[in-house]
Parts: sequence; C-alpha cells; structure tokens
Amino acid sequence: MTTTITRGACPHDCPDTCALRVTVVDGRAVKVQGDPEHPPTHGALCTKVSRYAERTYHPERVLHPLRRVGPKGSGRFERVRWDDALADIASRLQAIAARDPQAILPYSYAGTMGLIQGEGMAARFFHKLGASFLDRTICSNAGGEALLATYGGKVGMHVEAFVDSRLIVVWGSNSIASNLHFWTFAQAAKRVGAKLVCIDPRKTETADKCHQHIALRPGTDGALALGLMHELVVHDWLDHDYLERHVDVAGWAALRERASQWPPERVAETCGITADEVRGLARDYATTRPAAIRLNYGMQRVRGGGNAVRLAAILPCLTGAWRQRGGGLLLSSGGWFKRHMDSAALARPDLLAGRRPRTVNMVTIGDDLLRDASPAFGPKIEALVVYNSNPVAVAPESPKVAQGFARDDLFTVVLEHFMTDTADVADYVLPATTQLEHLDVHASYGHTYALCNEPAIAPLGEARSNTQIFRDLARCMGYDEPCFGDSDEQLARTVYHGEVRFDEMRARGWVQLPVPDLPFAEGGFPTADGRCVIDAPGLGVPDYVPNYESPSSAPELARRYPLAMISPPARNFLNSSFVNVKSLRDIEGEPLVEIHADDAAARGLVSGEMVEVYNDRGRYRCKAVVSARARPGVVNGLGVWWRKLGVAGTNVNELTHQRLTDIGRAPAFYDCLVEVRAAAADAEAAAA
Ligand SMILES: Nc1nc2c(c(=O)[nH]1)N[C@H]1C(S)=C(S)[C@@H](COP(=O)(O)OP(=O)(O)OC[C@H]3O[C@@H](n4cnc5c(=O)[nH]c(N)nc54)[C@H](O)[C@@H]3O)O[C@H]1N2
Ligand SMILES: Nc1nc2c(c(=O)[nH]1)N[C@H]1C(S)=C(S)[C@@H](COP(=O)(O)OP(=O)(O)OC[C@H]3O[C@@H](n4cnc5c(=O)[nH]c(N)nc54)[C@H](O)[C@@H]3O)O[C@H]1N2
Ligand SMILES: [Mo]
Repeated sequence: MTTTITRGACPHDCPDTCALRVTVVDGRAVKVQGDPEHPPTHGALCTKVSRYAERTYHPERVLHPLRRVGPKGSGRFERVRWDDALADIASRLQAIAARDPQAILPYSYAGTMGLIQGEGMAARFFHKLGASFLDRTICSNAGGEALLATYGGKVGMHVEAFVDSRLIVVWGSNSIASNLHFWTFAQAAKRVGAKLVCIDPRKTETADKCHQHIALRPGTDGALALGLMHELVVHDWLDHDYLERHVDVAGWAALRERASQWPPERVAETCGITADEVRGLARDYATTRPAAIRLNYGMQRVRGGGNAVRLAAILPCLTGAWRQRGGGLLLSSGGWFKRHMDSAALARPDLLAGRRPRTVNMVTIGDDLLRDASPAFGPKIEALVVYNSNPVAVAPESPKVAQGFARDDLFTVVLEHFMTDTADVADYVLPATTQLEHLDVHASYGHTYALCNEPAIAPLGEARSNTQIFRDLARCMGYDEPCFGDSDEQLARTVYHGEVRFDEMRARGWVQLPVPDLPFAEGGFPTADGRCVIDAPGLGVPDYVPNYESPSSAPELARRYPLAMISPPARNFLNSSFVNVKSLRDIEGEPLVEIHADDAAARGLVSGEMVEVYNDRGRYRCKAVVSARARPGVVNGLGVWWRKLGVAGTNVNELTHQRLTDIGRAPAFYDCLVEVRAAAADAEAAAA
C-alpha cells in the first residue's frame, strides 16, 4: 500500500481559497483536508469541500465524450471516441467561423477559479478563433467596478486583521455559509470584546451570531450609507486630517451635501428599519476603534448595487478607520494579485491579430440566444462552448435561457463533470477533470496568498482537463502557433511574475503576496492621485438608486407582486455545484422559500406546504417555510438548485430578470418582486 499526500487548492468560487492536503492510497484519493499551516484558512474545510472526494468519485461523473442522439433536451446521448468528437466539433466550429467567428460564444465562469483551467488555453483558443468575447459579469462586477472607481482597485484589508477589530460590520454577507475563514477571525475578535453587527434582509445564521442584526429592505443599502454619513457630519465624527490628505475633497463636498438630505428618519422609512438603528450604528461605527466593514456581494445584486458599494467604501475614508490594524474595509483582495500577474502572456490577446470581436454579456444570455442578427447585435449566436458554468440553472430568467438553449439550430458543446441542466441540452458533452486530477495555480478574492494545486490522482475514465481539451481542439482546427503546445506546467509558470515564484508556490503550496500590513493608513490608494475617489469620471458622485422592482419605483407591479424575493446561496451548495451530491442535498432537504409568519397568514399558507412563487416571468414550485429568518415583505428563496432536481423542473431563477446594475453590467438577482400562493393540488399531481 502506498500513501502519498499532495498539496492542493480549493477550486471553488469562494473568497477563502483553502490550501488542501489530499491523501492518496494506491492511486485513489481517500481524504481531502485543509492545510493547517496555511495562515488564512488554517486547516478547516467547509462541509462541501470535505466531501470533494465523494464528488470526484460520484457514480454519475461523465467519464467519456457523449454525443446527442435524441431530440435536443431528450437526454439521449451515445458514447463516442474522443477523436471523433473533437474532429466533428472542430469542423462544425470551422463552418460557422468561415461565415463569422463571432457567431461562436464561449460561456464560462467559476466552476473552477483555477487560472489555467479557467482562462489559460481556452482564452488562446477563442482569441485565435475570433469568437465573441464574454463579459463575465454574473457575480461580482457591480461591486468590483464600484471598488475600482473608489479605491482604484479591488483591494482592502487583510482578512487576518479582523482579529484586531473592535467593531465588525458584516454587510451583505452570510459569512458562516460563504466565507467561513473570515468568520473564524471575527469570532476571535468577538471573544475579546468586539461588537459584531450584521446588515442583511435575512436573519442568517451569521446574523444569529452577531450582537445586532439590522434587517433592511433589499436594495436600500445606499440609503443607509448616506444616513450614516449624515450622522458622521452632524456629530463631527470625521477624521478631517485623513479626509484632507487622502480623499477627493471636491467630491466629498458634493457628497456631504447629498448626505445632509438623509436624516435617520428618512433612512428608516426607506430601509424599513428604525431611526434609532441608524443613529446607533453611526455612533458605534464612528466611536469604536478599530472599526472594520466586511462588505460582500449580497448587497450589490440590485439595480443600485454599484452605487451602494461606492457609498459603503467611502465610509472608512471619512472616519480614518484605515489608520489602524483591524480598521478599514474588505470586499475583495483580488486586485492585489493583478499586479503580480501577466494575463497577456497567459491569454495571448495578440492571437486576435487586430480583430475586435463583439462582447456578449453573460447575464443576458437568455435574451441573446433568442436574438436574430442585427447591426446592433451582430450575428445570431450559432454555437456555444460552455465550460466551468451551468448557465441553464444559474443565469437570470431561466425560462428564456432554457428556451434559448433548446434552439434546434444552436450547436452546443459542454465541458463538464456531470449531466447538469446545461449538459442535458448540449450536442456534445466532454468529460472534464476535477481539481484532484489536474494542475493549476490560484489567486484569491478573500486573502493574499497565491496557491498551487498539484494533481493528486490520474484523470478518471477518459476525462481530460480543460487545457487539454482546448489544446486538442486547437490541433484539430489546424492552429500551429507554438503556444498551443504549451504544457500545463508551462502555462502555470506564465501566470505570476516577480516575487510570486512558481517553484516556491509548488513546494510549499502557497506564496504570500507582498501587501503592506496597513495598506491605506497613509492613503496611497491605487488611484491616479492616490486618493479615495468620490466624484468618479463618468459616474459622478454616488447616490442611492432604488430597485427596479419596489413599491416606490414600480407601484403597479408591486400591487400585483407585493413581496420582494432575494435568492442567496444555500449553505451546502456552491451556486449550483454540489446539488447532485446526495449527502449535501440531504442536509438542504428540498427547494424552499422562507416567509414571515404575517405574510404567510395573510395568504393562508402553513409551514411545509407546497407553494408557487410567481411573477410575470415564471413560476417556481417549492416548499414554504414560515420562518423568523424572513422579514415582513421579503421572501428568501435559497438557491441555486438544479432545475431537474427541483420541483416541476424549476428553480429560483424562473423569477429573476435580466436587467443590469447601475455599474458593472451585472445581474440584479435580489431585485425581484413576486407573489406566493398555495400550489394547486392538481398541478402537484401532474408534477409528481
Ligand atoms: N456555501 C456557499 N458559499 C459560497 C457560495 C455558495 O453558493 N455557497 N457562493 C460563493 C460565491 S459565487 C460568492 S459570489 C460568494 C458570495 O459571498 P457573499 O456575498 O458573502 O454571499 P452570501 O453569503 O450569499 O451573502 C449575501 C447575503 O446578502 C444578503 N442580501 C441580499 N440582498 C441584500 C441587500 O440588498 N442588502 C444587504 N445588505 N444584504 C443583502 C443575503 O440575504 C445574504 O445573506 O460566496 C461564495 N461562497
Ligand atoms: N438566483 C440566483 N442566481 C445566482 C446567484 C444567486 O445568488 N441567486 N449567484 C450567482 C453567482 S454569485 C455566481 S458566481 C453564478 C455561478 O455560476 P457558475 O459559475 O455557473 O457556477 P456553478 O453553478 O457552480 O457551475 C459551475 C459548473 O462548473 C463545473 N466545473 C467545475 N470545475 C470544472 C472544471 O475544472 N472543468 C469544467 N469543464 N467544468 C468544471 C461544475 O461541475 C459546475 O457544474 O451563479 C449566479 N446565480
Ligand atoms: Mo459568485
């Protein structure tokens, strides 16, 4: 019996990017554990990833190429040889490209966050092909561009510094579920006296563990931030020295004027909270040192999400919270990595040879698949190559997405581990390796360590890595540039430069980036003049932007659909990943919507009954759970179930829309009005 332990990195879309140790006995991975020596994640894994071996050896893994034989969506596929699949795919793509390569769209997101299995060889391939660009906006772009406009980069506090905070505002994040290792630092601070405040419409498990929970209406965070500024000004809780030296002074004068129109009473009315909650939070934030904000992406999935993030990000610059360790704000640490990366060497945009393909936003894939050619749009989408993503389940307004994918004249190739909702409607499904089976290097958006992932086991069945599949396709297309021959190790070596050395990363599992301990104590934001920007070019001074769908902005709609629905992730799934892992699905139970007792009573609903959540876009069938986790007027539809594992083939994205956020062209998943009614008994029988 031979036992080895391999160093790895968790590939999932999560701020924590854990360092892993994989125990392999006679070629089989038997245990996936956290690496206790990795400072930000210190050896603890979430329930999901501790089951990574279960996912890898899942009996339903796709382990050889499949070609559709029945009608689209019939689920009938036959096994084919790799060579035949690749040759046919290459010739189909070539035929389309001969007319216009922009009719081909790659669709990918963060199934793996790995830098080479994510964008390595695939980017080269699509550049050479001249395919449409994909605007990768589905998750974090509103907040990301907002932060860029304010700080000049996606940069913030070290997650480890939260142990020193005396006030931690957890804003738009269910950290226990989605950012567990931050939570460990917050707990350590709490044990020595820090106050924790959670700002979230839902009473999450994180809110349960904080000292205070402010349950505002979805999409009203911008108003709350303006109210906090109002109080900072009225009580002169400003750090004038920091403001004068490190903040856009003219911008602040304009914003200060705007904030003066947001007294606590008005904020309370808009946010559905009390004026005392606004006053108390402002006082705590201004008078406790060090004060930190853990902002997260929950607050930016609404129309005004970008403006809200800008307003929140300005707060620590008004109070000078950045001066102390344990003070400041963290939304993303991703920008710290950018300066050590050479993305052009990896993605090779030079292969475009001067062409400038159109860009398709991944959020509007539903509408765009149903669009004809036009001068504004360009050619009709004729082919999709999907990898690292499950758009039929995760993209907004899924009835349209499903209709688009069902088009008979669409050629769809899906690289996957499993027969997801998206793979079901493919023409070809190609078996991809999991993180245990391939090499990769990683960045993180929650800490400042670059990581390396060594393959622990050989690929299962006939699975090939994404990089290998695109290498093979490039060969079949006749692409002869030497860069298409680069091995995974060669690709991995091109990602980072300077201090982040691949060999060191490989030997130890990670390399810490050189980021100052107190990054902005003396200003030095990565903006043009080093100051925090308030009046941003093209964006102006930030303001509260109401939701698309709310009683004040859409009164007629709100009469028909009086409940706001948010759809944050379920704790034991990772977006739509892991939904098919039975042990995790058993913990989640079944698709559900949490509803406040008053709202349930008004509709005659009882806990546990099957309901239909509906609006003009669709109907979602699930179980109603009467729960104090829901505030009055807001229902929580926990996501993101596979449609085929849900009730009547639906999930929560039946109801969401494709309109974009104010900044960043991102989805407004949590800006959604619905109504709930008991599911008709006959419909239930039909679905059974
Ligand atoms: N277990 C688990 N972990 C995950 C994921 C997962 O699916 N499961 N997904 C990963 C991904 S892709 C991402 S992007 C990150 C996301 O990380 P976070 O942004 O921290 O996401 P959540 O934990 O869902 O927290 C969002 C919270 O925002 C709340 N919320 C909704 N609308 C509003 C609003 O208008 N204002 C405020 N203040 N709060 C609001 C929701 O109720 C929810 O509790 O998590 C990652 N980690
Ligand atoms: N209603 C609602 N919708 C949401 C959200 C929400 O909060 N509410 N959250 C949104 C967010 S934040 C995000 S980030 C998106 C996430 O959207 P996606 O990035 O599409 O995430 P997943 O659903 O996890 O799907 C990833 C797929 O990639 C596959 N995969 C993993 N590793 C590999 C690999 O190495 N190779 C290949 N070929 N495939 C691989 C997995 O098997 C999985 O099926 O969903 C969004 N959708
Ligand atoms: Mo995400």
